[in-house]
Formats: sequence, C-alpha cells, structure tokens
Amino acid sequence: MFSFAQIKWLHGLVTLVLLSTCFLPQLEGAAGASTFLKNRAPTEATSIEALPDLYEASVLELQNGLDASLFTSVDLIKAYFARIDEVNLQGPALRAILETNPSALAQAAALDAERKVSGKRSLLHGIPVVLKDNIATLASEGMNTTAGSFSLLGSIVPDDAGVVKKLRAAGAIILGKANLSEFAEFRGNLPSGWSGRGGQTTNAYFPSADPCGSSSGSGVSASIGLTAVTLGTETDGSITCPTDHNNLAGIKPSVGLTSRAGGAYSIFPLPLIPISEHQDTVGPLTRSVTDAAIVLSIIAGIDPNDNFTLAQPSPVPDYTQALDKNALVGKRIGVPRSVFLNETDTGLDPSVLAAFEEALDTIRGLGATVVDPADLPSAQEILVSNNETVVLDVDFKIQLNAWFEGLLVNPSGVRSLAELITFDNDNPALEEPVNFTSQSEFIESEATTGMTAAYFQSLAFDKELGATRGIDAALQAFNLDALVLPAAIAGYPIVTVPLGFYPDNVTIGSAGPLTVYPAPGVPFGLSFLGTGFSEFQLVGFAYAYEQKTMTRLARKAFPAAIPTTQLKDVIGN
Ligand SMILES: *[C@@H]1O[C@H](CO)[C@@H](O)[C@H](O)[C@H]1NC(C)=O
Ligand SMILES: *[C@@H]1O[C@H](CO)[C@@H](O)[C@H](O)[C@H]1NC(C)=O
Ligand SMILES: *[C@@H]1O[C@H](CO)[C@@H](O)[C@H](O)[C@H]1NC(C)=O
Ligand SMILES: *[C@@H]1O[C@H](CO)[C@@H](O)[C@H](O)[C@H]1NC(C)=O
Ligand SMILES: *[C@@H]1O[C@H](CO)[C@@H](O)[C@H](O)[C@H]1NC(C)=O
Ligand SMILES: *[C@@H]1O[C@H](CO)[C@@H](O)[C@H](O)[C@H]1NC(C)=O
Ligand SMILES: CC(=O)N[C@H]1CO[C@H](CO)[C@@H](O)[C@@H]1O
Repeated sequence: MFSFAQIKWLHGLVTLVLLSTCFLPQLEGAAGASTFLKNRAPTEATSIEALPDLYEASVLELQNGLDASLFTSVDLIKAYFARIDEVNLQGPALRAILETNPSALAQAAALDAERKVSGKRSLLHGIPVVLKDNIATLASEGMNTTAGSFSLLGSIVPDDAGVVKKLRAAGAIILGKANLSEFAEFRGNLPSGWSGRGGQTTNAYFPSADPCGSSSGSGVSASIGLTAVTLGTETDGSITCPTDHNNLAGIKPSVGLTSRAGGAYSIFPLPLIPISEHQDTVGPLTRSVTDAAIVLSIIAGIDPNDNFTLAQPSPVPDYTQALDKNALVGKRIGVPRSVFLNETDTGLDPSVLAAFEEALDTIRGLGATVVDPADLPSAQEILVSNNETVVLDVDFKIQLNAWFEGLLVNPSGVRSLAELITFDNDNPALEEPVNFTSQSEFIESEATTGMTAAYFQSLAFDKELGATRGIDAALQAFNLDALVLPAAIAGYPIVTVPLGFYPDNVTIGSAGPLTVYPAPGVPFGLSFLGTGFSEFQLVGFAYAYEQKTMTRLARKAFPAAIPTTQLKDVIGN
C-alpha cells in the first residue's frame, strides 16, 4: 500500500502551472555559482534597497552581501531570530521552529571575524541553517534533540550528527530546530506536523493548512524566510511532501549519500533519531534548486560512522556544476502512469493530472523526449505490498531502543520503545491531547521480534519491487534518464520543484483535527526521480524546469504569515 505520506505527496502533484512574469537573478548555464558571484558587481548593492529580501534571499545573494560587508552573519542571525519571533509569537502561530540556538550569535561573530582575516570556508560560511529536530546537535550548544517528544526533553546525545559536523566544518551556523511530525510520523495516524513539544505546524499559504510531514517545520521555515536554508529527513515522503506543500525545491538524496550517523552509539553507529537504517536519508529543503545543490554538495560524502555511505561514488560531485538550463535537452523522461498517476489508486484530484500534462509540455519544450507511458513492471505489486511496513516496524524498534540506550542522559527516564509508549500514556496532557492519541505504529513496532527470516524476505522484496523490478527496470526498458514518481522504497533520489498552487475555488478539505487540505493557494510540486546516486542529473533537470517556470515566485504566503523584519531593521543595532 501507499503510505500516508506517499498518498499525500501524490495529492500534491496538482493543477495550474503558473508561468511567472517575475525574474530572479539567474545563474548562467553550467558555469554555476562561481560565475554568478563574479557577475554581481559589488558596488551595485550599497543602498538599503539593495539588501536582499529575506523572504526570498538565496545563499548566493547572502554571500554577496557578506563578502561586500553590506551586513554580517551577526545581522543575519538577529534578523532571522526576529522573523521567527514574529511568526511564532505574534503571527498566526505557524509553530515552525521549536527552539533557537543560544550560541548562534557568538558563532556568527567568530565566523564574521574569520571571514575578514581569511575569507570564507565555503558557500555556507556564516549562513544560518535550521535542522529538523531529529538531527542531533551537542547539548552544550544549548539546544535539545527530541523528535518533538517530551520523552527526550533535556536528553544529551554523545555527538553531533554526521551532517552537522560537515555543516559546521563548512562554516554554517545552526540557527534552530524545526518542528516536525513527532518521531518523523512513525507514531501512528497523527496529522502531519504535529508534535507534543511543538504543537501543530501549519502552512504559510493558507491559515491552518497542512504543511505535510514529517519535515514540516523545515518546509514552513524555508517557505517564508525564517532561515536561509533547512535540512529535513526522509524515510518515505518526508522531504518530498513538505517540499511539495510549501513551494520549495528539495532533494531527497539516495540512502547512503548523506550520513545518518553521529547521534547515539550502540548496536549500529546510529543515525538521526531513526526510523530505518534502510530508508532514512538527510537532505535540503530550500527556496531554489541552486540553494539545494549548494547544501547537498556540503552534506554529502562518506562518513566512517555510517557504513551505508561507503557505497557512494567518490568523490562527491559539486552539484552546483549541474545547474544548467539546457540540462533536459536530448534527455528521455518517463511517465509511469500505471498506479502512480491513477486517480482511483492514488486519490489524485483530476486537476492534478491537468497540471501534470502541462508540466510534460514544458519538459518537451525544454528539449526532452517524454516517454509516456513508461510503467514500472512492479507497479501493481507495490500497490498491495506490505513489505515496507514489515521492514520499518522491525528497524524502528531496534534502532530507537539503541538510540535511547546510547543517550548520555535522559531526564524522562525513557530507555526503550516500550517505555516511550508508557510515557505517552502516562502524560496525556503533553503527548495525548484530544484527537492526537494514536500510537498504533509504535505498538505494531513494539510487537515485532527482531530480524527474522520474514524480515529479511520483506527487505529483499522491498528492494526488488522498488528498484530491480521497479525504477531500474523502467529506466532500462525505455532507455530513460529519469521518471516522475514516488521512490522511497527503493532508497532512490527525488528532486522536487514547485509546480503550481490550488486554485482559489478549490473545496477545502480536512487533514487533521487542526488542519485543512487542500485549500486555496496551497502549493504543489513536481518530482524528478532516478536511479541510485543520480542526483547530479536530477538536479540539472529540476533546475532547467525551475528556471523556465519560476513557479515559486507566482504566489506568496498569506499576509499575516509573512514576517516583516528585514536586514535594514537590525544592521547597526
Ligand atoms: C531544552 O529545552 C529546555 C526546555 O525548553 C530548556 O530549558 C533547555 O535549555 C533546552 N536545552 C538543552 C540543551 O537542554
Ligand atoms: C554496517 O555495519 C553493521 C555493524 O557492523 C553491519 O551489521 C551491517 O551489515 C553493515 N552494513 C553495511 C551496508 O555495510
Ligand atoms: C485505475 O485503477 C483502477 C483500480 O485499481 C482500475 O480499475 C482502472 O482501470 C485504472 N485506470 C487506468 C486508467 O488505468
Ligand atoms: C512482498 O512482496 C512480494 C512480491 O510482490 C509479495 O508476494 C508478498 O506478498 C509481499 N509481502 C508482504 C508482507 O506484503
Ligand atoms: C475529536 O474528534 C471528534 C471526531 O472527529 C470530533 O467530534 C471532536 O470534536 C474532536 N474534538 C476536538 C477537541 O477537536
Ligand atoms: C473553479 O474554477 C474553474 C475555472 O474558473 C472551474 O473550471 C472549476 O470547475 C471550478 N472548480 C470548482 C470546485 O468550483
Ligand atoms: C523558538 C520558539 O519560538 N519557540 C516557540 C515554539 O512554539 C511554542 C508554542 O507556540 C512557543 O511557546 C515557543 O516560544
């Protein structure tokens, strides 16, 4: 069966492709970031008007301003903190950010000083990054790592996550932790974006709209400029879907391209607060494909503490070199209609299909051959298969127990999945408010008995259905470069870009006790999928489509959700 997240993701592939009349400074072809930086005259931006609008500001615009001393990283942190306060405390309570980093200003000051002396370490030097709250950071910095659960409040992890080490080495600043679907949506049938600690994250494009999950707060934070860039994690749809619902560009990397290690150490050198070592992956949710490529280039790579990363091709490509407006010329893009675009099987709105057809025309216009249909041989089996759930239930219990055991301190006393279930039952005010009571997946997972023969059989079937007889079979049979499809079960990459927005007359639906979906103006995206470690190509395809359509700029969040603080308000204060 499709998981909740996959269905929601498919719901999101919708209607109108709005061709924007706005223009952003555009990168020139494959030359990428360095050319862009050189092309910007530093003297151009000396007035307040030239300061980047933080709602939309790109990493390259921020670097230009930092390099030209128009503002500092300290200014950036102050401005983003103020924007977070605006929407968390005064605005419509989007509940996107759980905590801000009390050490961020000091880190920014040190990185500003270093820039003056020896220049920048990377394109992320002095750039604020928000992390999903299941990505570990050392408690000494002042922030919790809780997956949104009170059971982990005040707990102390032994180390930064592997991706956090790479970010810090590149000079990035961790601005804060984002709200999420508690335990990355692996607790039961809870609404996307709800956690005990953070409450209900909501979308910035329509009041109380579903932000999708589980990287909900990461998605909302990026969508309205509460930070420069964000990281999320995906097991099954959790980067792709919030990217889709929040008008973003996002990359779900191949499992094993980005490290999951560095939290607690036990049986397996543990990932983030895990669901499954076989499917978890970390990737960027950002406002542009360029920003996503910059972040991925820094967080990708081998980490000795996560042996799944040893399988990746070396060296890590510079994904900004893939940013080519002509990347789709001469390529073959397949459309797997059977099951994945079937209204009955997926619940897709008819308007989704209309929008998708327009996107195919755009892709043809960009020089690609659209091969339609290009079905996955395993499509019908994927629809009815429960193999993924079998694997995730077993993995979750083993790895979550190891996470709890590996913590240096946990004030709640919880040390296992069984104790977590008890903790939630014992603390209804914190973890079981009315209509948020489901622990069905926890309970299913707790009932598993380890890596039995049936588990290994399901794991093998899962890979076979998704990859061997799924995506790889279709790519080979039709001689394709990429597909449009959900690919989580194969551990394969997905790059998602804005496609359109629900029309103003759409019938508002219910998504959870506190959320609605669909709703007027809520965004939806288009995903490019490929085989393992094909991110470089997929980034190029997504960039070509993004640059042609510029759909993100066609619609903004609703006014009360847009913070007003800008750099001019903090410079010199
Ligand atoms: C964690 O959250 C608690 C409660 O909000 C706070 O007191 C504490 O400073 C945070 N940070 C750490 C590292 O525990
Ligand atoms: C990673 O290491 C663990 C523990 O040593 C081992 O059980 C597992 O098979 C390894 N996985 C891979 C993909 O190498
Ligand atoms: C869609 O799926 C339904 C049920 O699985 C099936 O009856 C129908 O023929 C499919 N539609 C198309 C166009 O394939
Ligand atoms: C796993 O997939 C295989 C192949 O489609 C199928 O025969 C089997 O019933 C599936 N197992 C589960 C638990 O869904
Ligand atoms: C909880 O859900 C039920 C059934 O959907 C509904 O009738 C009730 O109003 C909800 N309660 C709250 C407090 O939202
Ligand atoms: C919304 O408006 C469009 C065109 O204006 C129309 O084609 C469509 O049927 C309307 N949808 C609903 C749900 O009213
Ligand atoms: C950092 C921050 O703004 N945290 C907020 C998260 O949301 C809760 C509930 O709205 C607020 O109380 C926190 O201040």
